[in-house]
Amino acid sequence: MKDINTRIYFITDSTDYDKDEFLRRIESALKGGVTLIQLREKERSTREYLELADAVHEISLKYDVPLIIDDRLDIAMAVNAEGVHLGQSDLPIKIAREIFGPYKIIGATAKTVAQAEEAYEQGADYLGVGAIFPTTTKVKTILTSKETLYDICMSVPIPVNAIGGLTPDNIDILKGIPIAGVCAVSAIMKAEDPFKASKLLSEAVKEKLGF
Ligand code: TZP
Ligand code: MG
Repeated sequence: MKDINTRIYFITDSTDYDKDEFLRRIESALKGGVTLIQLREKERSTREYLELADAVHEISLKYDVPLIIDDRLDIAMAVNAEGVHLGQSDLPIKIAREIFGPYKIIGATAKTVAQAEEAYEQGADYLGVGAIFPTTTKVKTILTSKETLYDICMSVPIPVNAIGGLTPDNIDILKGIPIAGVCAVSAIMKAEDPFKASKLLSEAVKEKLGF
């Protein structure tokens, strides 16, 4: 199993920001202590996604935080990112693993125990499970219960992260579930100060979830 720290997993969304402000926010979140970062772009052309990925990677490398590219293995490889995140309608994990090699990080989305087990068997290194709460982030998803999240954690030996509407104020709901970390888009991206927001989330995980 790879040594990946998914504790505070920041997933970006550039929608509301120009490039400079977006990158400034990312750097601020990295300074605040996020342990893993995902570039998630749904609307951009391949060229734009590539250029943004390059710019984000230059920053994440300075903080020694692995960069995961959402959906697109080609872009992850083109910028030599540390990993890729694949959903149920993206490239199958098994094929991505064959192309990306054994050392890179591959994350998968799972909403059921069956999907979790399949992703693990095909070579996924971590799982994202949710949405736990309704979210305002643009996403096609349904809610996942705490019970399902718990069952998924118990079904695979790789890190499992909770995602969806999570904030420092509501993560108590995850208490007692053996997750490895929390994923957040809005709680950090849309915060007035992403540095403070990352710190607050990290403190809340420590205080409320005990890790
Ligand atoms: N997958 C399930 S919920 C979600 C994704 C990508 C979005 C989470 O965003 P937020 O703003 O942290 O609710
Ligand atoms: Mg996807």
